Amino acid sequence: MLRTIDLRGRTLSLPQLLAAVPRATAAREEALATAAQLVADVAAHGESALRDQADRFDGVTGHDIRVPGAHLDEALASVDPAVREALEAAIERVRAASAAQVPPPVVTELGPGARVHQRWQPVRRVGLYVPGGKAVYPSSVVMNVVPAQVAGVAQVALASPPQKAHAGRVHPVILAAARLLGVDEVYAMGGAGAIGAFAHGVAGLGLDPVDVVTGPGNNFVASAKRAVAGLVGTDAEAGATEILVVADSAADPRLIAVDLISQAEHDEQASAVLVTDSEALAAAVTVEIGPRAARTRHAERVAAALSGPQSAIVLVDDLAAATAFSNAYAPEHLELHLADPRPEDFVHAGAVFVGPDSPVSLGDYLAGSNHVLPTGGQARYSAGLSAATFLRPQQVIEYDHAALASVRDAIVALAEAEQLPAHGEAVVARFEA
Ligand code: HSO
Ligand code: ZN
Repeated sequence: MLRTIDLRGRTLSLPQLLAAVPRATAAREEALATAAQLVADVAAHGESALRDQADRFDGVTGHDIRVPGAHLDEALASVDPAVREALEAAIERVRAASAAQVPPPVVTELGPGARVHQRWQPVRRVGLYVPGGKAVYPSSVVMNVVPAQVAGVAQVALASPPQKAHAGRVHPVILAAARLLGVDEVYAMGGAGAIGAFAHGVAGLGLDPVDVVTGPGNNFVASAKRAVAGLVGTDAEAGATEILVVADSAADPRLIAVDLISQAEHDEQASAVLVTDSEALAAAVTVEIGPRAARTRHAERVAAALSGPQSAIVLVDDLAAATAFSNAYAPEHLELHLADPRPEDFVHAGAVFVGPDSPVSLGDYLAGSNHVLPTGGQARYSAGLSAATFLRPQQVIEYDHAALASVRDAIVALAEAEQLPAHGEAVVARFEA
């Protein structure tokens, strides 16, 4: 089901490499127009637009959009104790890693009395979106909320679609996760409309506009984020999950097969790619993956993902070519199954998992790392969620008189060159008796 592409002996340009294993692309144009309209409806009509959209898309009417505190308490009381414990463990580990990753403030002394500080300022208020369609991921509540809290965000609001199967409430495990995290501002609203509500606020619900919206979602949610860009900050657009494994002849084909299947389980559009210089390993993975994929609960979805054009085993000449392929592809998740892994060479990946005991599933739940990561090649220029997503570096400039004097002439020279003499005069005035 997983086709093999033999690139040995061929030198391909970057676009040719990418064309060899093309990612599934969402029909963005149409979704953009629809999402923009849904956002505009919520901006103009607030709660009634949200109710109309819940009726159309979620089949839910008459529900509480602002989730009452009692519903959060009930959800936590009824959650499976093993799930509660697992969520608590995940929260603790993600919190520890996220807190340690908060960048420290820096002061640079550019000379006596000449100082530039950089400090990290938290965003005031954020809206976190948690999908509730095909995928209901309480782990994503943890991955969105914890870095925001660690960054020092004062107000964290959460949205997730109302579920018909749960009497119009948000999925109970999502509510339980929110309650565990101490988030009490939760809204039962989904899709593009929820993003619009966060960006524009909904006065009737007491929902104030936020400064940053994050969280994964379907094509319409991603499109809605584009529609509100400029009004609020957003995180990278999340597309279908991707795993790229780079492996050599020493790797265990069984572990590679199960890891490829694990991410294929997310979505028919998920990408699962193995890049190797070992023909024997490629053959062994091909043998392993078929029966395993057939036995798993979501066998149909997995088969669709693995047999799609976005998934493949790619045979290359050597590990340098494998590294080049991976860097060109810029996968969301990269696993290295190599005798001598050199993670520092793999510069374009949302997250890198090193060695046979660091599977992506570990990072999805319990590693302590964040699982909201850039897909679709966005790892070339963007990063996964972290405290930094919710922090802005701000510079504070502090020069004394002598320090200003030391650069006075240089300022005047540049101001003259730019035909902006008043800039220079503002400095010179400070040295006139
Ligand atoms: N692998 C997904 C995250 C996830 N997996 C949530 C399970 N639950 C995207 O990184
Ligand atoms: Zn996953």
